[in-house]
Amino acid sequence: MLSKTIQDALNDQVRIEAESSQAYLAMASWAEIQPGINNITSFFYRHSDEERMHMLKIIHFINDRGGFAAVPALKQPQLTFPSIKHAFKALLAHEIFVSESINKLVDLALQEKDYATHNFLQWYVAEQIEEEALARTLNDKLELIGDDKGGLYLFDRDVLTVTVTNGAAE
Ligand code: OFO
Repeated sequence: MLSKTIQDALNDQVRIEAESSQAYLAMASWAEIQPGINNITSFFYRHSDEERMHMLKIIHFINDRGGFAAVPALKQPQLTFPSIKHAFKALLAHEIFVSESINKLVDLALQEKDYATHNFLQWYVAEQIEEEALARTLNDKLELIGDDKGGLYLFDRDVLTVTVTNGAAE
């Protein structure tokens, strides 16, 4: 059985995962109307779907453990970006924020001696390591490319192959 403290904290993480999904959905929609970056667009759509899976996983966990997952209201994400580089920078910053939030949850689970939740959260800890690393790699590549259009063409060609297949939908 979940304590009220843990339930509230997990529900807050449901909101954060949902807002992550919305943030990347907004990036995808913005990217979709930019010319010639179809794979970058797919990357953002896919990332948005993954975040939704992360949210659902927590919802099921809360409910399976005798709590109640309350579907939250969401704030509107950033809709447009000055450049593709800016969008990927925002993605990295967001992933770092999510990692911090997961770390706080892990801390809380230990304080509350909720070892089942602690164990459940390890999947998210590993996931955040992968996602942060991926976001850093992509930002580094964009840094190298600078303003070179040919480089961006190649980045778009390769972006889906560097995506970590992490079994998020399992
Ligand atoms: Fe939910 O995995 Fe990143 O944010």
